[in-house]
Amino acid sequence: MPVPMPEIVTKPRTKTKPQIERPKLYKVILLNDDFTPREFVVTVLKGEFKLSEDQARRVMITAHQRGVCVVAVFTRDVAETKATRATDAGKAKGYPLMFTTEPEE
Ligand code: TYC
Repeated sequence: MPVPMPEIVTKPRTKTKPQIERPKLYKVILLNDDFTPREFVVTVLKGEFKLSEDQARRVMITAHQRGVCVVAVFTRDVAETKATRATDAGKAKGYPLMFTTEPEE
């Protein structure tokens, strides 16, 4: 009678990729300009980004003094939609107010 060989079970050597990946996040950036009234910038920041009065003032003043300020981070679609809506709110009043987006490192 032949003796049966013991079965050798080995783990696969390849690593499988985790199935859930964190979505990449995008910053919404507020750019300073010389024309948009401060109060209007604050109003847009509160309305579109749900910042408190205090947060909105700090973000506005930072952009005013340094040229740019990060408003918040979102997934790509949300960041782009909010940046466009906020920029359009300025445009509707004839202001050059500008929001852009950029990927986080
Ligand atoms: N610099 C503008 C002014 O003096 C105010 C302002 C602040 C405009 C921040 C845009 O992102 C901005 N009226």
